Amino acid sequence: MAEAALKEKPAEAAEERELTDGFHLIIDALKLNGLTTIYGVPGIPITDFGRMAQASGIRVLSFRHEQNAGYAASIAGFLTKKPGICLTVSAPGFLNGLTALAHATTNCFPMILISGSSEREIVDLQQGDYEEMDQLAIAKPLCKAAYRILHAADIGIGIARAIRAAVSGRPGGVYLDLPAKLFGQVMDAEAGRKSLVKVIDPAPAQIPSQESVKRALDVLKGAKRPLIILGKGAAYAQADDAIRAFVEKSGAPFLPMSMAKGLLPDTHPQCAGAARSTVLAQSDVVMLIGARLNWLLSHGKGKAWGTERKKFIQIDIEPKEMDSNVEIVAPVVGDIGSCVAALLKAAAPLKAGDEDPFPLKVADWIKTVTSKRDENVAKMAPRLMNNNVPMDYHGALGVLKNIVKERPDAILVNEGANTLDLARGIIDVYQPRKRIDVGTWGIMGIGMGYAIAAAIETGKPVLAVEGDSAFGFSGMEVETICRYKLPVCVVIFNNDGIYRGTDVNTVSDDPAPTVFVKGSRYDKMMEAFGGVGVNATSPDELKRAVNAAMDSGLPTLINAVIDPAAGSESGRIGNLNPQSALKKKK
Ligand code: ADP
Ligand code: TZD
Ligand code: MG
Repeated sequence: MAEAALKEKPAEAAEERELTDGFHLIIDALKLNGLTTIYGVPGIPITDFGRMAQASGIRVLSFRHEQNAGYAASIAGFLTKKPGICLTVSAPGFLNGLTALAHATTNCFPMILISGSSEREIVDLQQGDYEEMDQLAIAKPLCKAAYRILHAADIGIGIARAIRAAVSGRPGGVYLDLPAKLFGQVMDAEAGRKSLVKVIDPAPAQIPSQESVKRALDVLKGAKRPLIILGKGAAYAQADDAIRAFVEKSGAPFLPMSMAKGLLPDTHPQCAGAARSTVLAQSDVVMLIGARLNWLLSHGKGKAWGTERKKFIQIDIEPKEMDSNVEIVAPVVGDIGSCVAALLKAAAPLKAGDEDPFPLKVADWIKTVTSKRDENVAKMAPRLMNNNVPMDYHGALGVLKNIVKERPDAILVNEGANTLDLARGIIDVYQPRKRIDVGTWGIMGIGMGYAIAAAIETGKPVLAVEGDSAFGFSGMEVETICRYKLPVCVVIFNNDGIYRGTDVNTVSDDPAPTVFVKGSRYDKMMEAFGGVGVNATSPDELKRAVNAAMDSGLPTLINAVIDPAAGSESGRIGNLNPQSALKKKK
């Protein structure tokens, strides 16, 4: 009808029709769905799109490398429960972003990688277009879902699909392919407006069955030595009050996985963080809330888990996660907010006189855990107060532990090997989603992308504690931090290399593979872009510099000089290195 009416009008009138195009429809579709921040790198075919998005009020953060923009988008997804958006050019830019997309999927973070792509006709005939690559096919196995939009009229529905795929069920990474031609495609503005979709209830609640909730409670009630393990899925769920209420009512010790630290403070009387080996080995019933039994939990079996067979209860949105490594005797499938609420409700006595299972009657067990924890904390305390120069990890981390205690709303970013493993154990976290780190893959390179997104998405100060190697993967983004004037303080634990700075090559002049230039001054990198650089050689200097940075909110990089001999191979996971049988024979 509309088309017929249009044809009958004189030519001039048709030209006066209000028109829109792909550029504007994509921007409108993102804004309609509350996606107002884009992390990316400009270039053909998305340069103008970035400009227009910025002009329309979308925050466009331009990075120096797509991988860092992608990590930023992935952690924005974790922090906000909305898909983080990463925007790249075709082929090489797309591939640079793809690592981050796979990382988001692996970590269950919602993210959408939007890449411009070359002309389909040329790509499909492999005729050698500018940055030619069949991006959709390459992305598919590495993400949760992948879509391509060919027509302007499909932009609304395409973006809606991408959003829903990223955040519903188990969150993950979604690839959205936008061929160059799409951006300039013109259509009637009114029809365009009508084609947009505001996604209603993008991550619908998934209510667990009553039966599964009752089964889980029955198993928990039967425990003599219960343990609750909180994972980053629990942090992501933003059901903080319900989780805290459940853990406290149960009276059971809890163990936070690294990005779940702070859901309840690490200083909470039920926290078993400093008695990890004891609770893993000695517990009889383990309730997992948003944590997988992957390598980080020794797959739920083997020496770390003791000799007695455990009963596992698992709360997760992904049904396929159940029985992935060991038998789950009480699977509770649903979103964590709904599951924990259902558990609390089912546990509450219905009428006066009914039995209340909580708190569980496990006083002896609590005493065992508490005394182990206090013993470990006491053993560590003097090491954290040492004033050695050059600093060791403990002296430097003791300082940072106290600073975070005084500034519990700062966000801690952490990567490295020794720098990661020791900081995770030493620095207490007090609030949910305040610690973000290398995640499921133990990946290096998330540092500056995470720091930038954390500052942008939360408006809170950021403290990034970085191994010197880890920092190198994203170091150029200190310019980005300076450009956007972000309140980020980067502390580099500079031990001259990977794990240690002491390896020596005995056969040639080449340095050993794990060592870097000795005595590097990373602080000068920050000064190059107008930020504050400090070289800190003692715990006192470190303390002063970090406090000054956190007070001023100025982009700061502190080169913390660490004894090159202080670290150990691969930090805490040296056991995962394969060993040569021949090495020892020499
Ligand atoms: P960690 O590394 O902290 O142990 P994992 O990444 O292994 O945590 O596990 C996170 C789990 O949380 C995943 O299995 C994922 O399916 C689950 N998850 C994520 N979000 C939710 C949610 N809203 N409700 C329930 N489960 C969730
Ligand atoms: N590449 C990527 C992407 N991820 C990795 N995890 C590694 C390589 C291997 N790797 C680690 O697992 S830790 C690490 C590397 C290169 C760096 C450790 O050195 P660091 O920390 O300076 O960051 P410490 O304090 O010296 O141990
Ligand atoms: Mg190092």
